[in-house]
Amino acid sequence: MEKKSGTPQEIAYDEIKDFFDSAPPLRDGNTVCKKLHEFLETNSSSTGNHINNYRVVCVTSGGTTVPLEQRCVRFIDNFSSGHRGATSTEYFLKAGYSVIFLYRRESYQPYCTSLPDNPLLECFEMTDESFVQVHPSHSDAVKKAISNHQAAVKGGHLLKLPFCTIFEYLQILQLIATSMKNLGPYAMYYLAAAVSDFYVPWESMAMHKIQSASGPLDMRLAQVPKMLPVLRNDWAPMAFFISFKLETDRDILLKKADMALKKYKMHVVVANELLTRKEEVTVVTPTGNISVRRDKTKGVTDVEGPLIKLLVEKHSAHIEDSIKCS
Ligand code: PAZ
Repeated sequence: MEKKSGTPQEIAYDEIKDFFDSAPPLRDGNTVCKKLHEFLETNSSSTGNHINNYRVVCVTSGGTTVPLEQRCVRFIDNFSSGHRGATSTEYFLKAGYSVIFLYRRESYQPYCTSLPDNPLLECFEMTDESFVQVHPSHSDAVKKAISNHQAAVKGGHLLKLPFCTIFEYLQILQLIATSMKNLGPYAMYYLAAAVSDFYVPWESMAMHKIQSASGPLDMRLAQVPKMLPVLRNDWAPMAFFISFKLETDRDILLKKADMALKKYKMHVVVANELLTRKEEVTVVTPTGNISVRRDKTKGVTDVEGPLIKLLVEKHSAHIEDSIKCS
């Protein structure tokens, strides 16, 4: 492979440019831009001379896929269910934020996490051939899910944008960041998606289904260029940033989270372990670490409730600091 020349930063920028230049074009890019424009217009209205600054958070959720063929039959995936992103979205909406929910297609959705796995078949019943009704045992949960979701969407506070591949995810994230730039410190990024570290570049990907007749498959995956520095420094320099760090080895988790905090100039890194991620996370900040737990004995049903409360406070402090400095 040809060795690139330039400073580490120049090389990083070149790699990102190559990634976007060679990615397959986003199929519904114009529709995404239009939706973002309308959503942000609703959320940054002005009254007289006064511009109302709404808080908008981009929540990323679920795992990105890595296609192995251009006419994709096989792909590499990861474990992420999107539960954290969906639950966190509900808490952000409750706290008065407008949310751009960038989610993996078919992953968990806001207000639906407590419904059964197959809501259509399990929540509804047919009383006779022409009448379908909600089963009484699920009636409250279904009503709550529908009314909360409708209120958020109709009120212009929730925009849901789906992705599947690593290409779609990064392309849409760039569109979101460009659209949200004017929000300055009122914008927040809550990057809970599990994003692939490796991928097959589009131009070196087989077009058709890879055949098994030629024996074992040798495949070299390229590294996905690190987008976090560009997102943080160029696309959204004033925004408040929360990234996530997942490890399976407890001994390296906090060290890696701390490294990410410093290297990418994050405001917060949320560190979690695969097996305990629903019970406990560590909020790593420049001023120290805070452990956030789900504590059933105190009526805390999930870890996202106290986590979002803490992050909203930190975001408020970030906004105040930014206003003082401007
Ligand atoms: O999606 P989920 O609820 O199953 O899991 C959430 C999570 C572990 C993907 C998230 O908390 C996280 O750590 N995301 C970043 C993963 C990473 O280090 O790439």
